[in-house]
This record gives sequence, C-alpha cells and structure tokens, in this order.
Amino acid sequence: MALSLSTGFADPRADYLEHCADCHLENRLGANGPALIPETLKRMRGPKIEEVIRDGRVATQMPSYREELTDQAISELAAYLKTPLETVPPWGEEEIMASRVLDEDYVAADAPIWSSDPMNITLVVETGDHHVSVLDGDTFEVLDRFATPFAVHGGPKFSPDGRYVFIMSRDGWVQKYDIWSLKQVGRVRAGLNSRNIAMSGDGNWLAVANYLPNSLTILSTKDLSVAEVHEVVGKNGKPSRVSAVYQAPPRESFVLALKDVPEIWEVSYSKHPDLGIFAGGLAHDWRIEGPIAQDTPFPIRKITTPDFLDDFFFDQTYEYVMGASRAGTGGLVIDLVIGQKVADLDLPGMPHLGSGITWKRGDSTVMATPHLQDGTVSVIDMNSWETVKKITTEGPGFFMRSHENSPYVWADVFFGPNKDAMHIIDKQTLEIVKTLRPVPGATVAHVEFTKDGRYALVSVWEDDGEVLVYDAKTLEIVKRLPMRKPSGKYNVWNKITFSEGTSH
Ligand code: DHE
Repeated sequence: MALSLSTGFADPRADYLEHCADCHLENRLGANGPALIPETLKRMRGPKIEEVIRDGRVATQMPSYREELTDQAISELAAYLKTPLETVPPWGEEEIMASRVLDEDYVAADAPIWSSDPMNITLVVETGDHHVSVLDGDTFEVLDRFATPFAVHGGPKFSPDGRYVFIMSRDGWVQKYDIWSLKQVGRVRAGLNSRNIAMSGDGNWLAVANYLPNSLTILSTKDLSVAEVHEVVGKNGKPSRVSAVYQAPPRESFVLALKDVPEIWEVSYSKHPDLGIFAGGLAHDWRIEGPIAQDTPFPIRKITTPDFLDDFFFDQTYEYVMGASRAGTGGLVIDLVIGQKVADLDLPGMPHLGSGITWKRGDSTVMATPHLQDGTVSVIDMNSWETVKKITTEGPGFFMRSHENSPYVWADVFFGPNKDAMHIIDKQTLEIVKTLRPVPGATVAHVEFTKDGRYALVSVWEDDGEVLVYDAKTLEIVKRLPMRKPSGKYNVWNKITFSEGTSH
C-alpha cells in the first residue's frame, strides 16, 4: 500500500497504479479488466466496489486485495474510482479502428453447422460470468456458450437473416458472432462508455450510442470498420450524451434519445434522397436547423422537443415516437414526419418505454409499459393516446413480453420485496390472472417466447440462476436450465420479424 509521506494516509492514485493499472489501464479506461470510471461503476448491479477490491470477483480474473490493502486504503481507492475522469481521451475513427480485432481462426460456414431450426435459436445473456448461451429453441439444448465483453447491456441485435448477432458492453465493446459457425468474428471498441446498439433495416450498419465520448459511432456490420463517428452537439452548441439509439426501418433511419439537450435526432442511412427523413421536403422545414447536411452518407435531422426525453417507444409504423420525460412526470408523443409534439401522455412514475410492447385489443392497438418508480403497468391506446388502464402490480417492474399466439402478457416485479413475482396479465381484460413465484426470494425477471409462442423462457436472475421454460398455455414449468445470472433472452424469429410482443 502506498502511504502519503506528508499525511501518513493511503494514496489511492498510487495504490491504483500499483495494483490496478496493469489490467484496467493507467487512465482507468479498461484493458483486460473493465473501465473503472463512474459511468460504468454506477450502473453495475452486484457487490459494492469496496467488496470487489477486498474479496475479488468470482468467475473473473479480479483477485482479492485483502492482504495488500487496509480497509481505509480500500475505501479511499473505491472513492477514487468513483471520481469522474479529468479528461476524456479522444475516441474517434483512428482509435476505434486500432481497437478492432478480427479473429484469425474464423471461417464462415456455408450453412449452419447444427441441425436446429435457425429461426428458433434463442440467445441467453449470462451476466454472472459474461457469457452468452446459444439455445436450440425446440429442444433447449445449449449449442454453444461463448465469452462476451464485460457487462453486456441492452438487447443484442441480429442481422436481418438471423445469422449474425452483435452484442455491446457498457465499456463500448461491440462483438460480432456468427450463429451458423458458432464462432466469434471479431470485436471493436466503438465508445468508451456506451448505452446500446441498433441495426439498420438493410443490415449494413450498426449504430452505437455513446456517453463517453459524446458521440454516435456507425460501424459497417460486415467487418466492424468505422463508417462514421458523429460528435453529438445540440442546436445550442451544447454537447450531449446519447441515451439510446433505435432503428426505424420504414424511415431508413436511426432515432437517437439525447441525455443533455431537449432534442431527438434522426440519422438517415437511406440511399434514396426522396424517402425516409427527406420525404415531404423536410430539408427545408423551419423546425430543422439549416438544411440537412448532405455531405455525409448519414445526414442528421435535429428535432427540438418540449422536454428532455430519455426512453422511447415507437408505433409499428415508426411515424410516432413516445418519449418519457426525464422528470418522471409524464410523457409525450412526437410525430417524426412533421417533427412536432402531437399528444401528451399520462405516464408518471418513470415508465420504462424501452421494454414496452403492443397488442390488438378489440378494435384498437394498445401499448403497455412497466414503471420503474412504482408498482404500475400503464396501458395506452395507440390511436387516442389515452391511458386505458393502470394495472397495480406488486412492485416496480423492468421488463414485459408477450407473443402474437399468447393471450397473456408477462410482467416482472424487478424491484423490492416481491422481486420473485411474475405477473400474468390477460391481454383483453387487462386483469392479472395469475402471479408466478417459481423460486421464492430470488429475482425472477425478463421473458422471451419461442418462435411459435408455445414456451416462455424466464430468468432466475441470480448467480446460481436458471432459465425456466414454461408452457405458455398451462403456465407450468417444463424444463429448468442452469445458468449464471441470466438476464435478457432473445429469439431470432421474434426479433427479426419485429414481433409486437418483444422489444425492438
Ligand atoms: Fe437497461 C435494455 C436503459 C439499467 C438490463 N436498457 C435497455 C434499453 C435501454 C436501457 C435504453 C433498450 C436498448 C436496447 O435493448 O437496444 N437500463 C437503461 C437505463 O437507463 C437504466 C435504468 C440505468 C442505466 O443507466 O443503465 C438501465 N438495464 C439496467 C439494469 O440495471 C439492468 C437490469 C441490468 C444490466 O445488465 O445492466 C438492465 N437493459 C437491460 C436488458 C435490456 C436493457 C437485459 C434488454 C432488454 C430486452 O429484452 O431487449
């Protein structure tokens, strides 16, 4: 342990350089180990930083420093790691390309090397030891289990044919994996701290939303090379973090939620100058600051919004985007064609729109979203934008799922004493018809259906966890698959066909 000569107290920077810098890099941005910066650490669920330094982290190379560091040195080191970086190093095209690793032993198979239904493959992200399991969606056999970058966040995105999958970590690494060959193709660090990724409708581009630096990285899906890095600066000149990026296939664009400026950005990848965001001569609209820049393959349209909008949900046409206000007081609907607010939403309690789903109810389409701050699922009519019902649940939830062939919506209770509950809601009556408690006391969350909707896969989100396979009709468990803290699950067919019961 390094002691300061003047005070006799621990010197956390010196301790960092002595014990941590080899794996986490002198600038704390991560190498073999993850980045140790507040942007990453604040988001980590699990043991506190002090505990990780003292006891190490199971299933990783992080050792215990119990012998080397006193309790005081550990707590000062933890406090040091929570301080923001004084300067963020440049992370543009050159740095990103220098980080790219393409696997030399990767050979693309001509056809799947397995005999399962390629459309019913389901991936399970196991955050306990940073792996993904590739499941046969009919037999639930594990075809492969591969290592991912540390701390995957957000849904992996499939290529439109379902062959490749792209996975992002909070440290900004993007991994490309070939499901047919069961092999990693390569990795690239597209940002230093990233939020999520979106795949273009044509499958050519992958957009990466970054907090650090304030940028959007667009990668070629073919070889993970950089197509463009957009610095994100609002109309008023203020730089902004990108909270999330989504694809809007019919508009041939990516839509960005911005953290620090009240704007929505639309980034076009259209090859047709009269389609997508250019339709209707919008390049000359007063709401857009100046003409849309045409000197880039990815022109940007900046739409001013009445509030800061963090989380989005789109209608099936992608004309309307529902946004949740940062203050948690409500929401609003922006029409992307005219670039204006068209409705307010009665959505207090910080709805988690990103995990909203839609279904047909009578003559209308409804959308449902859980709230992060209270035990409610809000159901909204997508024509009138009126709230149809606020369903009271046993606590705040994080994820919801359904399937075209299922009469039920599955909604978890992620937070609080009832985190072991999973509500089954009737899509027509909007009543909770059953509450499952498969493992009392354990966090039970996130559901994904098989291609035909016959089975629902539920995570027991614990270190020694499981994926429970339910018969989606009888609501009985038919199989239990041991997994290491399984989080999200993603079925190829449901994702590439944009099933209304799943997040996009
Ligand atoms: Fe997530 C998806 C934002 C915390 C697990 N999360 C998303 C998406 C967004 C988002 C915008 C949709 C992107 C996508 O899939 O492309 N998440 C946020 C937050 O703002 C929040 C509340 C705090 C933060 O800053 O990150 C947050 N998220 C968490 C967690 O603590 C979770 C539970 C554990 C973790 O691993 O970080 C978590 N988020 C997930 C998962 C998805 C996700 C598993 C994909 C869900 C899906 O089914 O598609």
